Amino acid sequence: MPKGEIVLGCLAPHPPHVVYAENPDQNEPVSEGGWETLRWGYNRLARKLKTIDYDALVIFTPHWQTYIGTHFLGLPEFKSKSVDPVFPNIFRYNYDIKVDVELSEIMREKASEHGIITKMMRNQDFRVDYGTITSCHMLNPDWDKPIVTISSNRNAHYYSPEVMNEQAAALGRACAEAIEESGKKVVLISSHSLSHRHFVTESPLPEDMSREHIYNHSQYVWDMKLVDLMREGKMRELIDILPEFTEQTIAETEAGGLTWMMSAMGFPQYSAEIYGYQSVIGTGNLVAAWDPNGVTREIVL
Ligand code: 2X7
Ligand code: FE2
Repeated sequence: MPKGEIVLGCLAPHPPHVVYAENPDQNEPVSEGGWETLRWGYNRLARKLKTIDYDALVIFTPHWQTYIGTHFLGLPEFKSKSVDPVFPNIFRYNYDIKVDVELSEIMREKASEHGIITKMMRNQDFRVDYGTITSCHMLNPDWDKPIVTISSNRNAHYYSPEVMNEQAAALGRACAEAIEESGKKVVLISSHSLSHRHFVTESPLPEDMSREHIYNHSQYVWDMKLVDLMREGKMRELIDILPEFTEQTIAETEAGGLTWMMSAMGFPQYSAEIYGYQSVIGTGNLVAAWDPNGVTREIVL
């Protein structure tokens, strides 16, 4: 059997607002649009994904938080309604998700071999988090590929962002080994925003774009610093300063997703593809991708 491989890595933010703005059948609330810069970037990346041959999407999410170990989805199907706990007015999404349990199990096993505490999620009533649903919907609205969700163990809470970086990097190495062994072609997704300072008052119409902007200049400057490093192909340097970025911008990178993905991909030294950056409720959101194939890698923006 040929070795499996990671065919693309995606940074895919999950404000449920972008799904709300797309008005898919699965989501109950109806919008007049909004957040086009981000959505059009996502749409373009989704079109690229259609041209890539892959077997499964593996996603790491900060909104499935586990306090003892790292958990992996472990049943072939999860079907329910996901209601955003903070924004039930914009996100009530009926999902029917297929899971690549075989791949999930190999990843759990490898992670365990690397000394990480692990568990398979085999509770049929488990509600899949809105981070997974939003990022996967925006990248693959047809939902025609199985996924694996990996939970985020709260290492930054227990210890520090530095320990989180170490642990997430170890998980990344384990997942890369598992993918190789599986013989599958896999797309990785790190689901999170960058800077994370929220507004404090929601506008009466959530999609009123006259109210949407970043709320703190230094947060924006931090985001652009990260984008520059991505463009320059300096992912090891970026991950090294991530603990400071995370503390200064209270970012979801504290969960470890970006470190996990970059470690699994061997800390790319080539430019990331930048698809779009936009504020959602004041948070900084970037859609980006790392294409290991130099022939198909593009300068998008
Ligand atoms: O989870 C989120 C997020 N990360 C960013 C913005 C808005 C809502 O939810
Ligand atoms: Fe989030």
